[in-house]
Amino acid sequence: MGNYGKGDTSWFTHDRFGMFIHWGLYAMLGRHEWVKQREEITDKDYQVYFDLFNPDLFEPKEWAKAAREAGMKYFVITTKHHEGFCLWDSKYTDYKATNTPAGRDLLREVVDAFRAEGLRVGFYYSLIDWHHPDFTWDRIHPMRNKMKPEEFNKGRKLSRYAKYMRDQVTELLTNYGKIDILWFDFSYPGENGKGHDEWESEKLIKQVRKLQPDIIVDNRLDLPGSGDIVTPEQYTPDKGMVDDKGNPVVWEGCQTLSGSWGYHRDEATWKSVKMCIEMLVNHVSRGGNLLMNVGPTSRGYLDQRAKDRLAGYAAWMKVHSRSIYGCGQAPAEFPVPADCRYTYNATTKCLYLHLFAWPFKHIHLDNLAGKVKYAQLLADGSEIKRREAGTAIHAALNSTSPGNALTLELPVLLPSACGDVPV
Ligand code: H79
Repeated sequence: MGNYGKGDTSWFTHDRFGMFIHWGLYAMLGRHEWVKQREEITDKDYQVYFDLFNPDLFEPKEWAKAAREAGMKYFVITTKHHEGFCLWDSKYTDYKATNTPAGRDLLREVVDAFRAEGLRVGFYYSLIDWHHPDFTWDRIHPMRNKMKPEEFNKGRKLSRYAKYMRDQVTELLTNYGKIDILWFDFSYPGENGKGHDEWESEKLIKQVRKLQPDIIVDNRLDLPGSGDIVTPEQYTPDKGMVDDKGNPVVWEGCQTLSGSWGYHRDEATWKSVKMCIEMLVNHVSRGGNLLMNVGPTSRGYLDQRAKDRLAGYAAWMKVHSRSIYGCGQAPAEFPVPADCRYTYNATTKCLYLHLFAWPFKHIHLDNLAGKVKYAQLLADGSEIKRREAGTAIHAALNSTSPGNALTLELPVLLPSACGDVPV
């Protein structure tokens, strides 16, 4: 395993919650960001979206405000997705926002808006590029069934594309100030695939670390040792993630609100606010981060369905955020009851119990007898009465969940806590 340096993940494992943004020409088709590949659309037929891309209602300040209010502390935006379209004014391509009716560097406005709201900045950069003239045929290419490799690859030279990536990444890591995360996507090595040899991953990661030594890089370059974070996609691990030797790793699950990453008009699989909140708790309770995605419309605003979910996060986080920030897995000595999750702040020594199903009247918490100094419902700060029963405590709850809190919790303070209330 090569030594390619390491980014700074200390803020990352504290902050826990970020916003993924998928925005590109595919928002105009409104039926998944892989539409060019899925429907095998030629460059010629895809051109109309470039010619007409006009986000006249582009409101990055609103995106940033919604993210901050939802409790998100960082964001990661697709500077370029697999379709190859660049949101910034890259000097290495004409296939960029500047040359569409938008007529300007949209990335810069997004970065400025999110920084103004106090969020850290992450760039997603697609390794795959279905538009670049040197990107060769492979098994997932839009033209995989329409053209023979020999025919498609005529005049193409992948090493020139690898250089293009290094040049573009250099632009991104030079012209936009401090960048906190770089999210490459993705490798599919093997027959008719692409991996570290094709991307020239080693050169790429060295360039990245040279330009921004603290930057967090994901693990998708097909180069062991090059990544800072493990990135399960639309999959929630059911326990903390570990490496080959069983040591915990820093991980971040990325998830969608509706199934698609890019704006999808007709998708009917939107998660409820309750599911979204439980997803966040699930990630943190297993020691991970959640990068929750939004896909703005082609006109540049977040549609109501996305806004509703973000507002749901905002309402919940307003009173529950201290059970998320600075928290991770609880010590194994505390078995968690059914339909519940624990998160734990090792600094304040506060244990947070998240109730996914309201258990009525009492809940029994094993192995906490003699260890709980105080307990309260975090939603409203009201005391939870409790009594000891053997090694367990029995905590008294109301027969229904109070207020409109969707996931309720009670912080349980261990004797060694620094204060009577969690901070
Ligand atoms: O940007 C979002 C997605 O568009 C992108 N990553 C997130 C963050 C992504 N989508 N799918 N994948 C990454 C994994 C690829 C899965 C598959 Fe396939 C592509 C399944 C079928 C086609 C690769 C090629 C695996 C089998 C064939």
